[in-house]
Amino acid sequence: MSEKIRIDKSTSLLVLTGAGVSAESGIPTFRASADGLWEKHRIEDVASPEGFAEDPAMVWRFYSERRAKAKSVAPNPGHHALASLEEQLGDRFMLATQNVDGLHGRAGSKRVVEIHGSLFKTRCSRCDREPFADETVYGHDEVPGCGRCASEGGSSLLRPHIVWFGEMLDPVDLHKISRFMSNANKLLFVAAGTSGAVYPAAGFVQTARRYGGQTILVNQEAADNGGQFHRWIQGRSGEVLPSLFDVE
Ligand code: BV8
Repeated sequence: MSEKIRIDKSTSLLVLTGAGVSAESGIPTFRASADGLWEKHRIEDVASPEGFAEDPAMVWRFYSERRAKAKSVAPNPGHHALASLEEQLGDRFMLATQNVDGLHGRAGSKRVVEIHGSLFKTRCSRCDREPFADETVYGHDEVPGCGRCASEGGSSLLRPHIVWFGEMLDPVDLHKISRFMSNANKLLFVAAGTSGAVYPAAGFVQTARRYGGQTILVNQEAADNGGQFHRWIQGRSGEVLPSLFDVE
């Protein structure tokens, strides 16, 4: 085990997690699951507005399957380690996750920004009703419709409250993250379980460095943006995270 990372009283810690953290709970990552394919489709094509427009039932099958899987697993020591770090650091801690499975929240994390949305929220693809909690695992060809639009004589499909490829992330989320970094007296940025392939999340390391932050990657394999980190700790997040930090 490499030496611990000391977090003194002036340090603020921003953590970014990816599928590799949930992999420790048994949820396949984007890269591992049949080299990024699902039902022979590229995930980038399924998780996209175009994919939904073309075959909403297939997209709902993809998300319903992942809802069922996420409900069937439990948070792992990596999730719990981050929840306890938050308890120790309070507002000097922030967790930005690319994961949509809700496992950080189930582990007790509160200061979580789900930058790519949530498997367990649904919204209308057309009207501006608030995204609502929805754990339904829809039937094979079922595509839910918006009741509010129907009550007003319209008809529109419900969609997962997920940021698809080609869609903007919520600017409120991005502002929260950049404000956390700019307000930090001393910034430590740790990315865990992510291939660093998808932007803008893969660019957070550069932003952290611009704020003078120390940047560390905890990952099983080399990441696409791995060269931008000061340090790479190779290993499994469920093993590395619980004993990585020494909080003063
Ligand atoms: C945007 C939710 C711009 C979905 C996700 C062409 C057209 C449009 C956009 C683009 C384009 N070309 C490029 C882009 C930008 C695009 C992008 O970056 N594409 C990539 C492919 C190049 N980005 C976007 O589209 C973003 N939006 O740019 O909007 C815009 C501007 C103006 C107007 C309109 C739009 C939106 C990106 C969000 C997409 N949604 N998720 C869903 O979940 O269904 S992305 C999804 O894949 C994840 O959330 C994550 O972000 C990403 C990668 O996944 P990872 O989490 O990193 O997982 P991965 O499997 O890749 O890696 C796991 C890692 O863990 C591995 O390295 C492995 O070694 C490691 N590991 C495994 N096990 C362990 C482990 N490590 C430790 N321990 C273990 N046990």
